[in-house]
Amino acid sequence: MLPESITSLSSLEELDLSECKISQLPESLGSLTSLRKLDLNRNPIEVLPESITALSSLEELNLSDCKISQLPDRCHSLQMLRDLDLSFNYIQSLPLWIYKLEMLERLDLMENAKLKKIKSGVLEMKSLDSLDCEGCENLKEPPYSVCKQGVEAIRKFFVDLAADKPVKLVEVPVAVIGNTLSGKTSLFRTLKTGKRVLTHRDRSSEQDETTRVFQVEELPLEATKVKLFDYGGNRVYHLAYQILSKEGCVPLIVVDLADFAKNVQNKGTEEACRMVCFNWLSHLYLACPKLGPPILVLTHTDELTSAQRSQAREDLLTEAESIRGKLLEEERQLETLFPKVLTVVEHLSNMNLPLFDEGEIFEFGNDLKETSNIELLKKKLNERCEKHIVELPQLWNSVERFIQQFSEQPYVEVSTVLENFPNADPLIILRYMHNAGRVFFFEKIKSLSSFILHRFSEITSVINLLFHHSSPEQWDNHLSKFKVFPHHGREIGKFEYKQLVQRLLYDGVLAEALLKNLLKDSAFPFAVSRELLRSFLMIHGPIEESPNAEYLVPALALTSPGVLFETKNKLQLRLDILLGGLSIPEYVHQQMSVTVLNVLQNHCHETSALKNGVNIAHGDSVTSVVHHLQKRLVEVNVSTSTEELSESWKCLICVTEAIICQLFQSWKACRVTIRTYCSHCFFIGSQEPDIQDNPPWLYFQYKPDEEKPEVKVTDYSGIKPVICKKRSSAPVKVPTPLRFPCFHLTDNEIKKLKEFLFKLEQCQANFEQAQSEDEGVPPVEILTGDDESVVSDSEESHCDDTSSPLISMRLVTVREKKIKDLYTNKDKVYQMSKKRRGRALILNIKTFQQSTRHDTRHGSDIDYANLERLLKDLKFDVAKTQTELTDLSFETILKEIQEETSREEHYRLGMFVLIIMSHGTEGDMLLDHHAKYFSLVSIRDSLSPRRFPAMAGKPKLIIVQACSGDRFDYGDLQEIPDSEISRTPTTVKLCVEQQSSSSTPPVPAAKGTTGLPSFVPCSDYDQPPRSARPTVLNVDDFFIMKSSCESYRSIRSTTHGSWFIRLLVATFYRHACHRDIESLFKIVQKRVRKVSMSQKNDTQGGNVPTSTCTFTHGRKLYLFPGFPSRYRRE
Ligand SMILES: Nc1nc2c(ncn2[C@@H]2O[C@H](COP(=O)(O)OP(=O)(O)OP(=O)(O)O)[C@@H](O)[C@H]2O)c(=O)[nH]1
Ligand SMILES: [Mg+2]
Repeated sequence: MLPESITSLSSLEELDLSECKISQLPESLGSLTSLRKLDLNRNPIEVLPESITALSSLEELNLSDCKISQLPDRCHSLQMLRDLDLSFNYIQSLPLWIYKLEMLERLDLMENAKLKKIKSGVLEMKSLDSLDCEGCENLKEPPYSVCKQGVEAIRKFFVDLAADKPVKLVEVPVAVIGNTLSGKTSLFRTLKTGKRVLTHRDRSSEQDETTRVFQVEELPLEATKVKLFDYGGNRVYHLAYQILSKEGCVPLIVVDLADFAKNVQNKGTEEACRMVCFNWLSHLYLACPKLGPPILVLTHTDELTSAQRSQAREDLLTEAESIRGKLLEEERQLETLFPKVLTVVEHLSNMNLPLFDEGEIFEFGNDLKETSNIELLKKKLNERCEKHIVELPQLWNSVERFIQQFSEQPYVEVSTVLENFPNADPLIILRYMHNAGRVFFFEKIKSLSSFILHRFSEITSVINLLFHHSSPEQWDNHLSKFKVFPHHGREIGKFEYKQLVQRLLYDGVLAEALLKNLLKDSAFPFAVSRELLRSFLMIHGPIEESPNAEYLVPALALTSPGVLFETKNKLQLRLDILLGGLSIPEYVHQQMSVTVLNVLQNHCHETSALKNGVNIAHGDSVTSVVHHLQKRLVEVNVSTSTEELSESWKCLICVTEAIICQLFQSWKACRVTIRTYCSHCFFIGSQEPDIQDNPPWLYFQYKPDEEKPEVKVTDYSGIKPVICKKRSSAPVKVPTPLRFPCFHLTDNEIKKLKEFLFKLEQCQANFEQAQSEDEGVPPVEILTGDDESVVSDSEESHCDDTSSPLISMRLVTVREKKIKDLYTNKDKVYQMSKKRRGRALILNIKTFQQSTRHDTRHGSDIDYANLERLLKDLKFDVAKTQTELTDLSFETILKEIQEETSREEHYRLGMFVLIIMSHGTEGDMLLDHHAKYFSLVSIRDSLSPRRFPAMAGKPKLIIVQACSGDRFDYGDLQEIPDSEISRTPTTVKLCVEQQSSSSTPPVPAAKGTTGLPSFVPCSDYDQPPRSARPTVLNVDDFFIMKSSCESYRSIRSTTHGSWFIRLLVATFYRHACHRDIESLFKIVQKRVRKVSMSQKNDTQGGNVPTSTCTFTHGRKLYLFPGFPSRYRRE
């Protein structure tokens, strides 16, 4: 309470009482007659004394963020008032005296969600030039979509309204959402026709009636007509929901009750409820926290007995309430931490009201006689929509009708409307229509600003053209129809087109040629379609300029498992953005990626987008953003040099701001918190990094009228350094600039940081050295002469049974200058092509016909998948699909190789990779699908310069995963006869690449039967070369890796694939950035040996891979992962 005594200060001119916890003001306040400025911002004042209106000299009154629900009815004398801030309160109506404040210039009503009406008295307020109603979403008179535009639009509305009889219409649509196949479109048809109508669904057929993106139709109801948005439930379309998620819609969730009951059995009640129902509530309330309760429609009830039906219904409703309870508990905890940041989801937080009102739950089966239910639902919709009927000026309705006349056109030009309504100020009307979701009018996007997009189906078709090919069959279908396509004066052929498609599906890079072709059926000009996609954050770019413009489509790129920290010579800054509360829909990841790319595009020289993140290299630093949906967090990491630390802090803050801002813009109710980590822990790769105490710079707040959330940055001087004790003998003092944003570093600080880095490197090196001494790691020959340890302790973990079968590592790209310099050094290394390194063929013989002796090679699909991903990451084009190259006969293998080696493009590529996986035996013999042996030599020969001229003098890597005999290597132990080997299953089931019972060497046999090579000699093959002095020999430039040693077996897990391939993939991911292929092989060899010897089940014996190298002129083969950058503008 403010003391009465203050009111005796009759000459006081300014009084700042903001944030003083004042809940009551004295009645004598009015005696401060000289007061010109009164600030009561952020005080819990619920009722204002009438005397406040007697402050006759008052010019500025700030009552923002109090708890005012009612203003005094009467006003004595506030005639000097120029600025009145009533934002962030609970005001329900404005008293009449406000409209009589003649001097008032600024009235801020922002975030008064209970305000319903602004009166035409605004027309009398001659001085008023700013009226902010942002967030007053319950405004009906004038509709919020008008008020949002500000005072001019409100005035115009009242003027036009008075001119003629108003038109009544429903301002809000009904949003029908739910899983695909839940019965949304069927329900819509049912409501429209008045009888139960079901769609025809057959997902493999062209006639499948799935809803693509969304569909908008009008539904006549008793009192009015309402727009019904039928959203496609398929995940690929979720990205498009943002376009129409408007506060105030009538939400209708459709749940397939039979599907829910089935999921309860398989996944448990909570997960089932989330899948069919609660996640959809998240979609709604995250974007529109003030939205009312949803109507619930349960379908497919005919597939359940009446007992099952009521059980399922009860389970669903009880579980939904239980999830809501958990959510609110989480919320309560958060609120104590961030009381100001949270936007309350009104319907969820009111526990007195059930999530779904019993009277608003409807059940539908496929019974044609269900008319009574249909009528009841329509009645309910009518009741809901009636509340949203608004009055619109006749003139505004005429503008809308005029636009709708152009039903044949995809858009109407703004100039056409301006010409037809010269005196109507159509821009205000068009903005209103855009805000109300009636048309799209992107005034601020240059290339779209002259169009009114009034046909939603055309917009959905643009999105659909980009995304509906997302299943492999649809792409295949699309490709089969492709002929030739002219682009920038040249013709794109089928092969090139296919490559562009593959690139898009692999890393989300979309060539303009492909985009143009995909969008050729759109009703809009290309530039309009592209801008639409960009404005909905679906694509980013161009990343490369014309004529070879390229865009990024994160939704179609790979998923990254997580940030890979490159610690060498780098300092680490890292924070996590935690996403609590309602679960954020998956597509937000893609939006975030595009946002980050947009923010950093001027800084970066190298970019790669992933489905769940981005990597951006700038200067000597790399910023990575990875979103983990399951963990509900976004990792932001900057790996930086000492010199760039200040810049990197800026980058980290900038990216964090952008993400938070975007989250709050699209998802007003999201619960965002941040945690930071100790950079020392990151450097040493600690699994459980120390979390820094919550530093003050992390405070942020977002207000809808501000472009960016406020991120408080504190000067770090005077803050004590952190002592980190993790993984080092002596505690490490983490310099302060690494804990707090620093925008200028003194020389002394730079010196300290360098010392810190040096200490870290030493600590890391000592640690690794100690490790490798323990393991007896053989020294690895390193061309560049660096002496770091090769393999870290955890790298063999890929062969343990807890690891996931698919290796999800991120490729470490070349960062070291000495390796980069090698790239152009023709004498030392084989020259690599830039865009793509080369092509690769993976032949997988998995099953063996006509043979009972040879096991199916279970686990080889995992090998294939791991190899394929690695090769693609290393910039190889993997020829053909897995199905095309699995289980081939030897003849087909040769045919495939011949077809591959005759491709012209190899002349432009740097190297070739051939991988063969099968059973095998001594003498480099391998088994084909018909259980016939063929020799590795025949394969090698098929790649000789004579047969494969495009690769003459260039490196060819052959990787063989097969046994080289029947023996088990038990070292100094006695060999156990096969019959005595008990195959005790370990968790990861192991087997060998040859049927254990077969010790019979292969016998030469006639073609077509099982036996020795069906070697196909080539007539010109062994002829002497035409030139007397060959420059290239047939066996030159090969590197052949085999998974086993002659006469020994090779070990494969039936669930995780072979150890050799697993460790090869893991090693390449990690070390190809600084090792040549021979050194890489040595690491693999050492690791396979070590893993095979350390297995609990020693019945398989040891396993040592072998290699043959015929590289010429002393050159090394480096793969230069990620270098030079694909997107570097050279
Ligand atoms: N037995 C039964 N089948 C239904 C019912 N409602 C819908 N179906 C069938 O379920 C399938 C899916 O119906 P749709 O209305 O197309 O589903 P949707 O929710 O619009 O699906 P998307 O457009 O893909 O999001 C169709 O085969 C319908 O015939 C129902 O109450 N009972
Ligand atoms: Mg549908």
